[in-house]
Amino acid sequence: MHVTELEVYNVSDGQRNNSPLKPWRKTPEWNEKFLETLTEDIVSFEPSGELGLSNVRILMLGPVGTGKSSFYNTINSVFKGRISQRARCGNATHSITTSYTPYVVKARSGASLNFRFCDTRGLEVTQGLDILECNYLLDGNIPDYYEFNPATPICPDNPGFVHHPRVSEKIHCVLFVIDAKTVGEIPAKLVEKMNSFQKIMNHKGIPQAVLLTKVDLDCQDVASKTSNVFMSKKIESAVDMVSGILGLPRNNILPVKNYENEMQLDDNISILALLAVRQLLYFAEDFIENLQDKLSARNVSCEKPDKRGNTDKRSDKE
Ligand SMILES: Nc1nc2c(ncn2[C@@H]2O[C@H](COP(=O)(O)OP(=O)(O)OP(=O)(O)O)[C@@H](O)[C@H]2O)c(=O)[nH]1
Ligand SMILES: [Mg+2]
Repeated sequence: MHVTELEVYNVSDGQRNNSPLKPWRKTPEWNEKFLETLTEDIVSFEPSGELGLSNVRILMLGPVGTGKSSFYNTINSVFKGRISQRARCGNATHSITTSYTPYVVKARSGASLNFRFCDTRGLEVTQGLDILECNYLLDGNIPDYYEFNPATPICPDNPGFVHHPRVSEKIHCVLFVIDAKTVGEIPAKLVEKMNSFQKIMNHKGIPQAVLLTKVDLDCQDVASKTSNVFMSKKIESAVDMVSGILGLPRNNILPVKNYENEMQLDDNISILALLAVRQLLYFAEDFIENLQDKLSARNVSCEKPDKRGNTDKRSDKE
């Protein structure tokens, strides 16, 4: 027998290739109805309770160029029904965003939604936001539209410094914005900086989440179809990695693909972005409930008569 070509095949036991992939995070089926539900949940969001808050503030923090401003543009686009680019974005060595801007999103009806996405200057190792300035931001001491000075942090003598912020001017949820493709490449000093910020957030009980952006650049399957995001092993491992770096539970890590190249809306991109927003509103809501309980407990103890029968009713309006 003359053999001109020989092929050897190996049969191995294992998973069938055509078995359906299991998502690593479950969501309802992605369709128009789901998009509508998410939209309605977000439009109807109202910060509950006696604090009388009209809206919650979500602070976006993260390294330069990770997609903070683009995320606001993405959400605004979804509610506007067209691609919108109110926040300036792009690539540069230093942050393109230079001021503290609380952005409003409006519903189709024209009414402002009850949350503000607060955009900030990108974090850098050697300059920009430091721990003191971060503390001022969280406490609402930094005025809206304040132009950050990368060399010198704001101080209480600064004109416009808010000495007595109202609860509505404080931060109710922090969103670290991290690029999925470069999670493992964040300089150690920058991780240290974020971890030090987290210490004061934890101390104040402020919830933190991570927006994992640019998932399209990290995974080809997601680039071709955004709804593959929760099937993608690459995105799952980026979620695991960032959860380890910032010490946050995995369900606080919210992957998104921002609108950047698109000229029209895409339901799948919008669904992923709204899923993140709804979760952030839930976190902010939880924080407000905790705050309310804390304040009413303090009120109760303040109203307890002392040994002489006097009561001390301090006002908790901050
Ligand atoms: N492919 C892709 N590009 C993105 C995504 N999000 C943002 N970009 C691009 O990344 C670049 C930086 O985005 P920005 O929104 O300006 O980032 P930023 O965090 O606000 O940056 P600074 O304000 O400079 O700190 C822009 O060119 C965006 O178009 C995304 O999800 N996918
Ligand atoms: Mg920006």
